[in-house]
Amino acid sequence: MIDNRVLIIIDLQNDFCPGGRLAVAGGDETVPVINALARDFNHVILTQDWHPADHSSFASQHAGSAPFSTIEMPYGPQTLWPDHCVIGSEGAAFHKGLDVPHAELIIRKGFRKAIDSYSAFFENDRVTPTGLCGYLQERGFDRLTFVGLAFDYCVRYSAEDAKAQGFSVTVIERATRAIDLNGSAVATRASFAERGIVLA
Ligand code: VGL
Ligand code: ZN
Repeated sequence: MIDNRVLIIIDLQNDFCPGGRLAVAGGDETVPVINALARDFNHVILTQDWHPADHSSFASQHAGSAPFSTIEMPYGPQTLWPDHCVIGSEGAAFHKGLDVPHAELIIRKGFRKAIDSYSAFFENDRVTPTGLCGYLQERGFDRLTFVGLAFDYCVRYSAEDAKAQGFSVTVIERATRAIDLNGSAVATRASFAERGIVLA
C-alpha cells in the first residue's frame, strides 16, 4: 500500500525571510517547526518562487507604480511586488536552516515573465498548469498538507487549487506566516472555512 500523504513546503526562501527583499514577518520562525513536521512525512515536495530579473510582477518594471499597488494585467488584477526570488540569486535560495533532505520534488513557479504564479498548481491566469496536479495523481498522493510562506498568498492559492482539484487539504497555520496586505490573512481563514480546507 502506498503512503498517500505528502507535505508541500511553499517558498521557504531567503527573500521571504527577515533580511530578504519581500520579507514576511517571522518567516524564519517557521523553519524549525517545518523541519520537525517533515520528519513525520515519508513524502515531501518543495516549491520555489523563481522569477526572471525583469518579471512583470515587479513594481520596478512599471514606471510610476509602487510596490504593493495593484495593476491590471491581461489575466486580471496583479499586486506589484518588490523585486524578489530572482533566478539563481541568494534571495531565491532556500533558507539555509531548512533540513528536508528527503524532499522528492522541487517545483519552480513564476518563471514566465508575463505571468505571476502564486499557486503551486496554476499560474495567475488560473489556466496555465505547473504540472504538479498530474505528478501527485500519478504517484497516488491525495492527502496534502501545506506549510511555508506566505500564508495569505502562495500557501492560500496552492491550498485552494488543491482542494478544487479534489485533494484532501490541510494547512498547518503555525508553520506559516502571512504578508497580511489589506486584511488578506483574515480573508484567507474565512475562505478556507468556506471551502472545507482544514486549518490545523
Ligand atoms: C509570494 C508574493 C509574490 C509568496 C510569491 O510566496 O507568497 N508572494 N511571490
Ligand atoms: Zn513571487
